[in-house]
Amino acid sequence: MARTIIEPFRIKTVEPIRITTRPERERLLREAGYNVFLLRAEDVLIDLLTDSGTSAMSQEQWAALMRGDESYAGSRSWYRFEAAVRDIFGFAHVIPTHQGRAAERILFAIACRPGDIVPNNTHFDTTRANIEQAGAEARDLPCPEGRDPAAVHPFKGNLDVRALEELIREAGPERIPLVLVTVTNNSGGGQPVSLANLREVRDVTKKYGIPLYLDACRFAENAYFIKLREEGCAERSVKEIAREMFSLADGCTMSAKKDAFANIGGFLCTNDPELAREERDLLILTEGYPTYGGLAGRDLEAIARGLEEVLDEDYLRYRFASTRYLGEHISRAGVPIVEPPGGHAIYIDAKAMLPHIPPSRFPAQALACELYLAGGVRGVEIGSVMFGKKDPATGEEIPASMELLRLAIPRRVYTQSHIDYVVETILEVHEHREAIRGLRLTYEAPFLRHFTARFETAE
Ligand code: PLI
Repeated sequence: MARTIIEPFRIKTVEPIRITTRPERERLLREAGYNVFLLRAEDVLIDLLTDSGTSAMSQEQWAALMRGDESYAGSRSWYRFEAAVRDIFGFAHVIPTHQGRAAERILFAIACRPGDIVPNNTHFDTTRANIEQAGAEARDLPCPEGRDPAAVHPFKGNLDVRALEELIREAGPERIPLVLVTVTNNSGGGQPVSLANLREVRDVTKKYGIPLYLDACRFAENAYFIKLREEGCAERSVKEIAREMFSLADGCTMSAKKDAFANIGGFLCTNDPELAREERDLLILTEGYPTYGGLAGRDLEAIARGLEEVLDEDYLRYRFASTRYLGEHISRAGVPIVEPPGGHAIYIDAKAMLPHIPPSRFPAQALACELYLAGGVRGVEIGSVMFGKKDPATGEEIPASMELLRLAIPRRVYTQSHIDYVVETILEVHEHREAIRGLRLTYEAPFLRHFTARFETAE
């Protein structure tokens, strides 16, 4: 008999969470300008805003903190970190940063010129913003299945290789400083990229002499999807698959806040010694000396240990089971989600659930507010608040291609009864979906507006 897939750990330390009343939440949300980023975390009961930096560390990670060597240069912890990264990622040069976007900023500041184009399956918000900050264009080229939330395909995160080659031919390879592939494709529904797709992208980039980079935040989850879904991979270890993924690339950016179980940290890798030299020079200017890069020695230790733990297949089996559990329970009851469930999150398709709210009234943001009001559950909008653009000629909003509410599951944090509560809250909101109203923007920052935007309810 198949047994329940259980959490492969038990709980040693507990952190209380606070139950609020609906009238309290109505007041708190109003004060936060209907932007859940602006709530105090202690006013949130189940926090699915992000899986970034929110993992529970293991006893071995906490023990490793005590081994942190805080020497400014050449610390023992740096060498341990570098060895752990090299063992999996295999690149010649490892550059530590305080988080993923710092790696992005350094890479794009050096690699991109105004007028350049950086293709990706789908850029994450900070990736897009850092490319645009360097004067270049961030171009999303997801495979056609990746654009349709309801389409079921094993590798919906794949990059559209034909579109990539067309773009290179049209724009000219000299305008494309690098190609990125995000594993798993976070903004596209947490969907994986196959080895076959990575090989094809590598062949095209090689043909035109363009470096290929992976945005590697959720590399272990992507490798586990490959093990489960790609032909010929079932008997391979996740580590071996991850190594093959990286062997196809020339470098990567990484946020250790995801698949390294760390609360902070990141790194940038490359095989190019000249580029690495320039990156280290810039690192010293803004992040720190190249053997700590803005991190404490103890952070380097926690990441080194986390990279080992994240490849544990019992953990990954549990991780996928718990995400799938949420997805299946709500989709069976009729809630439209990005199918199939991703590795780190479930994405509710707000455009399909709330067809009466147009993109200009931000249906996924409105849904985020309703989930908070109904049960103190916090998710994040990945739609026109995050990725909408203004038409430069008319000033009118150009909506994002999808209106999603992401429910990201922090690693090793919540139990099945927490998720049952989230399911109940979503189903209650779904039942009353026709009464949900849209939102109107009252304040927005010039870039990455979703973090600080304020709204009012629209009629
Ligand atoms: O939050 P950072 O700066 O450590 O990492 C930036 C980043 C880069 N790429 C991808 C695919 C991400 O998902 C990402 C950060 N993600 C966050 C914060 C999230 O909530 O998904």
